[in-house]
Amino acid sequence: MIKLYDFELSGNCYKVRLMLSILGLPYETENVEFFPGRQHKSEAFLRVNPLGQLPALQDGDLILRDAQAILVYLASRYDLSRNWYPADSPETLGKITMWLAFADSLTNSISSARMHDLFFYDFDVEQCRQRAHQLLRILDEHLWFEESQGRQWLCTADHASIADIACFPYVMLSDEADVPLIDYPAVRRWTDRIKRLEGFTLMAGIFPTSAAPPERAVAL
Ligand SMILES: N[C@@H](CCC(=O)N[C@@H](CS)C(=O)NCC(=O)O)C(=O)O
Repeated sequence: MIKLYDFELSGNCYKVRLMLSILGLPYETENVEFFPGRQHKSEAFLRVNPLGQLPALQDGDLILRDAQAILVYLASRYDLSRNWYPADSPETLGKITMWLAFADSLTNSISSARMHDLFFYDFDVEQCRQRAHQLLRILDEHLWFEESQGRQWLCTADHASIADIACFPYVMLSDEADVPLIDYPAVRRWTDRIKRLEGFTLMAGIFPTSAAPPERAVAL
């Protein structure tokens, strides 16, 4: 049985829960009380992840840290369709890796601002918010261009990839970091598409989409 070291309010843990749910994989969780318990810095958890960060995942003898690495593993190992991580296309793999790194930049900006506001972390919150807006502008322009070419997702035309899953949580939690999405319409359309994926699951602070799919919006 796959085991996820998890904290409900962590967007990085949610990335992994979302992928597990989409792939329909059974798993168990071990709750690591990030706040206020700081159990991610306990001796017991440092033996699992010496970086003292969530999430971590155990599958048999394998222990992995880093949400992006975990997504690569889960999709490569368990997605028989190969849609989520199309390893046979060097170009797509390059793009996916680029956007996985972008997802970590969202952690270092949006998530840091959110941790400042929610968990009283001592970050330079204005700098984090400024960086978050720079990243969201880049994301919005990219998605707008892709849409204009008939493509729905970050790296692929017709099927979402693990890059979409990796970037989604902190974009969606940006309200809790006081980083509104109002100026990023292509980003908001993309988050609605992700919320309509089969197997999509929620976390506290992320709500289901109320937007109609594009066909219906046109009919109305
Ligand atoms: N690159 C890592 C970053 C993970 C991360 O920053 N996790 C947060 C919780 S969401 C954490 O454990 N922070 C504590 C720390 O960095 O000391 C990933 O994507 O998994």
